Amino acid sequence: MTGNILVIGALGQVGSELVENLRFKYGESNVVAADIKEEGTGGIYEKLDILDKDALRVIVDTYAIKNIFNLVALLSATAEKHVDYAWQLSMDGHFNVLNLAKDGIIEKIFWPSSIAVFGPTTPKHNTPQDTVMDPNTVYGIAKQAGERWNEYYFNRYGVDVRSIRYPGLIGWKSLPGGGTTDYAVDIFHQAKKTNSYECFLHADATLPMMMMEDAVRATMDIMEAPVNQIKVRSSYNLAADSFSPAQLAEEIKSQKEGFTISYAPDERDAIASSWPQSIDDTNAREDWGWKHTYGTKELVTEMLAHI
Ligand code: VAH
Repeated sequence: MTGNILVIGALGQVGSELVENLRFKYGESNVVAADIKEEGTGGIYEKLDILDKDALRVIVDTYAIKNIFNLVALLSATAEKHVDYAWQLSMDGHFNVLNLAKDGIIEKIFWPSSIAVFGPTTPKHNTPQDTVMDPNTVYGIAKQAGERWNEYYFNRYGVDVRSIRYPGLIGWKSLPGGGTTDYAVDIFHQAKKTNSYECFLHADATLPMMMMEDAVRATMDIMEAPVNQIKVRSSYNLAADSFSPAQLAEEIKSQKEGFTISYAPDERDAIASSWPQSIDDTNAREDWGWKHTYGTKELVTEMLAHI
């Protein structure tokens, strides 16, 4: 990437790790973090509501921004409680950034999609890049619409927007908020505190998951890839390992003696059941060299070592 970088949603689960890595690679002074909160966590920070396009433009002009990572969204479980705002935040926020590129003010955009774009009739195993997509959550519907606009803005206006369908993301440096896959982070915090965990999904709720380090590396790699390698302009499937709560618990038990799990499924269990169990990410591996480095065992070792 050439030119300065703006990360919007910089205080979130992905944003906080992404900013740290971007600043390490591109220099502290070339990466601006922005979020809705008054205060950041170090480095150049701007309070920004992505729905305020004038305020966004002031930041872009002030810091000569050429690349925007737009990570702003209400995650799946929270979005169900704030339907209108979740849709507005995702879609109007996306348009505010897309139109900066359409107008030639910025050069490149990263916008995250999710496995939430898939729905109950999507093939559950080794879900293809192109397949049936009938999301039944606000979050998934917004991500599906956003993917369609990615492709439209690329084809119609030549906007270089790049996207990845994140699986459930697991990291120790930041906390998730309001997601269905958050159990896979919460479990480690509870394992440390009480050596036990009550899971809000059922035991066999298998989902595609990924270590945050892999997800952040993929996010930076897709933005660095030569433009002719980006052949999917909606959003790329991306995967590492898939596991169920029971399988994750077994791996934790094998590394932390005496750990126990119990199950009390709540409304998030139905969301998890609507998503795929495993993902075919051949396109990302072939087009821009994606490969994961953390399997389930390595993920558990890393999380137990740091939390
Ligand atoms: C969520 N962590 O649970 C997010 C993610 C695939 C799940 O999009 O909503």
